[in-house]
Amino acid sequence: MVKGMLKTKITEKFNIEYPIFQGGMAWVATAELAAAVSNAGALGIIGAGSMTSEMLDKEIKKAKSLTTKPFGVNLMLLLPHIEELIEVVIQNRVPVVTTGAGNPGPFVDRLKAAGIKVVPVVPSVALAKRMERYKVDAVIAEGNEAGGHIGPLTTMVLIPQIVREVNLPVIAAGGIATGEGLAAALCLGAEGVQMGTRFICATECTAHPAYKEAILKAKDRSTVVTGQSIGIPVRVLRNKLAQRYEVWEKEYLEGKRTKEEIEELGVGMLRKAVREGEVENGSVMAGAIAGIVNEIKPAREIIEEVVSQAELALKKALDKFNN
Ligand code: TUI
Repeated sequence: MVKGMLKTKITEKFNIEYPIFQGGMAWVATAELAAAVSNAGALGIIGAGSMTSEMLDKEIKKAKSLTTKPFGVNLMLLLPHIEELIEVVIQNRVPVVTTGAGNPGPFVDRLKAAGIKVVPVVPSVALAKRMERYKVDAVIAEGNEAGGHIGPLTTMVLIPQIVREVNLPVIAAGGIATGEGLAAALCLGAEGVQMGTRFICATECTAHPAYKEAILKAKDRSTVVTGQSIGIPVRVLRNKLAQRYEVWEKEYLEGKRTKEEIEELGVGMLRKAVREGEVENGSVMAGAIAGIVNEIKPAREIIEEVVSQAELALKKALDKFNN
């Protein structure tokens, strides 16, 4: 289909057909999903946030058996065994590593020396500038419309400021699930986008059907941010667990509960939701754009739809000037 269109610094640098990354969502982004996305011409990413180093090693080998295209691994930097995970991606010569929830500075040289492209998620201009000094390959500027652990700024204000102040290709993330969103991100100066929530509803995504169903049912106001009061903001679908956060956080602010109690509310809850389908009492992380995701279809169809929608959206926007 739309081959030849939408070439950017991102398609060029990462040897992909379309400027789309799939978010490396912990527990959700397995080798099956990553390989399906890569086979369809975007960049599939394995989420290592839920994995031991042995599990990650297996998952990378599985992805290699399912695709010959480039793919990535997302490393959640808060994990205690992050050093071991770094070793695994280096030994397996994974083409791309994205990082989240911290500063990957200490690991960049080692990853780059192994020929791995490094793309950190940055929630601010300051961190993006620091990453520029480490000579990373691009940054993912993620606004607080994203699902899961988020920074304070929206995608709309974060992207143009990072684009202006940093001389690196910018991938926009947070609140993007359609071609219109991709077109808007390109207009803000991004060279590509990362989508998470939309790919949870890919046929090849192995998340529990109840998790997918919860996203399909979501409306515009279905997501809320938990953990704000303790400095760990996490965007999730509103459910019983989110309600409990709301009550307990109020009590925490009144001095009636400890920070540790709030922290413990979330422990193991993402796994419960994604793998067991516990969508009322588990943590159903999803982006604020969940309301627009209303069908399950193969990754290839998602990607082709987003790309052709983006092309049309850009043409329509130009038409507004020409008549
Ligand atoms: O990492 C994410 N999203 C995530 S991680 C995750 S697992 C988790 N679950 C519960 C609590 C915490 C984590 C679920 N969703 N997105 C990328 C992201 N990175 N968002 C925010 C950041 C970030 C924050 C601070 C990146 C760098 C950073 O740097 C601080 C510093 O060291 O300067």
